[in-house]
Amino acid sequence: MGVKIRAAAKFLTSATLAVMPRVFEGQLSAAGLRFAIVVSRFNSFITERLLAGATDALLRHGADPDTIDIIKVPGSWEVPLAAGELARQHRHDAIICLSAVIRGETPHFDYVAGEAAKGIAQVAAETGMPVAFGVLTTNTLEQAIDRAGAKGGNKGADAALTAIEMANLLRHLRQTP
Ligand code: INI
Repeated sequence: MGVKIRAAAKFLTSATLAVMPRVFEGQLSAAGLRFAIVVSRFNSFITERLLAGATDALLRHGADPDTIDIIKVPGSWEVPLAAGELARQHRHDAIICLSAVIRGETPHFDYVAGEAAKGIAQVAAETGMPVAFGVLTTNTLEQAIDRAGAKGGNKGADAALTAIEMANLLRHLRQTP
């Protein structure tokens, strides 16, 4: 009985090895990649910090500064339009969208935040371009500060890392038969 179990286990191990799935995962090297960062001027106290975090993350992961374009727009509402135009031009490997919608400041928070999120998702889905969502949607200015380089980290840097990973992943998937 013990022998039978050992034999079965041995068979299972070799069968498992024989059908190992292929795993695709994007690397975190930004070398050789081109990025566009779309950043809003609205709430610039926050968005300039998101921009600094994103740029720093790209450079620390090997991006060439000459291959990073920064596109400034008035507010979150305008981010999808600029991102869509860039995505259709295909001059970049990934787009990073940065802005901040703070509920305390506006009764139309839900419209601005909702449309920005929907529009950015649509750009990625319709063009096949990796588009990272670095849009803060918070109830208070303090929460935004926390996520723009204070105790909540820097969501601009997080978005940049996502952009690097997804650009590499898509390049890999497109080159693999
Ligand atoms: N834009 C933002 O990026 N964040 C906000 O919190 C915000 N508020 O509070 O209204 C905001 N409004 C401007 C909007 O994005 C457009 O620029 C504006 O409506 C002109 O189209």
